[in-house]
Amino acid sequence: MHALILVDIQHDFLPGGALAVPDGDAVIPVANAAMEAAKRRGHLVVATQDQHPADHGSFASQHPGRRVGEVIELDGLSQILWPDHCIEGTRGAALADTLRRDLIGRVFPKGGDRTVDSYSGFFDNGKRHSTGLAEYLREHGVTGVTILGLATDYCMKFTALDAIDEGFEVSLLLGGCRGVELRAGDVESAVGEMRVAGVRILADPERRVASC
Ligand code: VGL
Ligand code: ZN
Repeated sequence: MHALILVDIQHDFLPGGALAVPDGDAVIPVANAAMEAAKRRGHLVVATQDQHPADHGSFASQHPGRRVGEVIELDGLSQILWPDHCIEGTRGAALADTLRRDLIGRVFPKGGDRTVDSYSGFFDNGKRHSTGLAEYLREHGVTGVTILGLATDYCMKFTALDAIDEGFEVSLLLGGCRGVELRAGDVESAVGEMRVAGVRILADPERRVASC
């Protein structure tokens, strides 16, 4: 069995959102087409959803004197500070309106523990708790996954690397992902890291890696 995993296609990561990923809305038509193809082939479709309490420890607003982009230590782990985003119950946390949400079989929320961030769709950054995604995939006999979504250099990357660690065959649909690119080159090195880890990169010929 094969599964398509849509990573964090939520309003706050789209242009105009609290943590907007440049050109992030370009992934939506790719995601919709990939879901339709997956359904035709009888594949599973699942999504991850970044969902934080309003006082989440990854928010710069929770650390007086600190600014977005600074790195702190949060409960023993190195943590980049982000703007407030994907607060549970807000529109920013909702999956994009134009996404064919009717085709998604199950949504896995992550980031609910204020003491630890959760980039991967499988585990929090400290690998303390599972979201249940790996167990769900195994229960359904999934051996291979295709991943797309936001953001290439954070949640996409950690989801893909954990999927490899969990023993799945992993493909990344490059045309269906975009990155934050806090520093120039972050997306390209994330793609390189995934490739080295064994992720098959399905390059859309119309898009260069650097623009993904
Ligand atoms: C993400 C930063 C903070 C992501 C989520 O979805 O890539 N990045 N929270
Ligand atoms: Zn987040």
